[in-house]
Amino acid sequence: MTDAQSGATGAPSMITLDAAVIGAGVAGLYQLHQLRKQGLKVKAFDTATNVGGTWYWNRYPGAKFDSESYIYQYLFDEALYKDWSWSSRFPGQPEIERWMNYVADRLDLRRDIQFSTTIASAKYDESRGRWTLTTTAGQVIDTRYFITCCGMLSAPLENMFPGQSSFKGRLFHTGRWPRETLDFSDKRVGVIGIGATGIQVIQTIAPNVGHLKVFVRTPQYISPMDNPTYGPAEAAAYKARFEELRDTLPNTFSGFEYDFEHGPWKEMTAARRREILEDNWRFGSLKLWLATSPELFTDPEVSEEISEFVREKMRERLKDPQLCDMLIPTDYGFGTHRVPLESGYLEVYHRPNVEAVSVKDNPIECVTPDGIRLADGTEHALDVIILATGFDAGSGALTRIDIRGRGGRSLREEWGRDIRTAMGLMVHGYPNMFTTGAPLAPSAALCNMTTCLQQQTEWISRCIGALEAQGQKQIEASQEVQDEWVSHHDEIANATLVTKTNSWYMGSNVDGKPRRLLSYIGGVGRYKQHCEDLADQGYPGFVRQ
Ligand code: NA7
Repeated sequence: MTDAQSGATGAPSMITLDAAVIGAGVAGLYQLHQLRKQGLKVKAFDTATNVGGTWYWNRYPGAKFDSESYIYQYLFDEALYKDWSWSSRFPGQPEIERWMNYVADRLDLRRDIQFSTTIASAKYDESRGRWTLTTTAGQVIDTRYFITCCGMLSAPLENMFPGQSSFKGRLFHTGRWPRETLDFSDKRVGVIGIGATGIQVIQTIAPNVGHLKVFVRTPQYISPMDNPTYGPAEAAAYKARFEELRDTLPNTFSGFEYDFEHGPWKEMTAARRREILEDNWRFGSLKLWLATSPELFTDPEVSEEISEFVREKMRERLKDPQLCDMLIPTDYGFGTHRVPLESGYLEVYHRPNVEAVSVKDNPIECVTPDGIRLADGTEHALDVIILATGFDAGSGALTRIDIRGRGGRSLREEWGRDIRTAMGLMVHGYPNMFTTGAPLAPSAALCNMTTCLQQQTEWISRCIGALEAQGQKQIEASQEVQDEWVSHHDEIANATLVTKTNSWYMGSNVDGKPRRLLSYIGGVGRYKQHCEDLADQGYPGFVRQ
């Protein structure tokens, strides 16, 4: 088959590839780079007009890393790492987007990326052992390998309330923020959502907004961010750690530089435990959550002690008892879903132009032409509504594509019943489809994304390399290998308190989504070892032909 040209758009109406990579974010860029180096004819496709993925779309005010900049990095190329210098420990989206562009240019990736392209469907043809992808513009892509690098948090929940389209002001989902500069200084702005995103938006826009109403449903724990700027000395210091970071990150619990170092928790004195908590609080990162004690995730007493420590810190800063009631969690444990980092967020509620509106017992009923109406009929007049309402995580990016595997089976239908994968890398019934940032792998929920995505894309490249080397055309995760992984995943997940809390981690933020912890919680290092063992042993449990 040859590539046909469509005269109208300039893009070929049919492309024949060895591998199609969906997404040009952190995973997609590296996957493209690797497969191209392996000699495959590969192309990446992205809905966006440029590279960046998450960092292309999430350009809302205050968007920034919650991972330290020097670990949110590609670690496969020392020069690529060392030739980029970050301006601070937790830089903002514009700088991160610039870095992603630097990577794309440096690796000369753009010539194999087709932007402004959305994959509508992907169908597997068993007789040919190939996938046929169709874009929303009608372009057809014929490929042996279909690799999704769509991001874990890329399917925004944007149609949230009846009446949204009637709103006379402007309404934005944070994950679809416009490129234009917006001035809210004389505007009445409403923010719905106080997850990691909502907190970043709220603390950033509060000083520059006419009046801000924050619609608060479930209270949220926080952890303070310490964000020093970096000059040449700091950059040189972290760059000198390149080898150490490269060797350490993939083997820790969460893909960060820190790991659990204390314990058992209950065998330490109360004074020592308090000292550790104070140290980790002061450290100003996700360390308090991801490296204080593994028992935080499993032991209700440890969870309560650490949760109470955080509540105490929050009470000290919030002061007002009404705000404390609205904003400090009491009925779930610290770290049983994502802990947002913040800088002065709680103090925002003391500003005269900021108001917290509880929608816990009086939910948002609809959006009206003039603002937001609550269930009891209260109207909140607004000029701007910001939906910081999150994402259909893990599965959403893939179920929004009509993916059909062997025998026409539909991934959307199957995952509508039960979300199952083999290590989040393959799905039984979908040969030659590889997934990254997908359910049941360690990912955004419990992993520094670059660590996990590098490991996952490297596994995929190695697997494809092995097939090609042996002249094989197809690989599929068997039912058994998938079932074993799901059981292992569930066994570990169900022993934790994470599965007892409602959040996107469990899929409970999307009506009807099957409940299962979306990220693997057995540890990044352990996961990596398991994946490597499978590859070393020739992929037992995977059917190859
Ligand atoms: P999250 O963490 O899913 O947060 C969504 C927020 O939106 C959360 O506070 C929700 O409250 C709130 N929400 C959703 N629907 C409603 C309604 N109907 N009424 C009121 N409030 C609502 O998304 P984020 O974008 O903040 O973060 C996602 C990840 O991106 C984050 O974890 C990082 O990994 C990066 P709820 O808790 O459901 O009561």
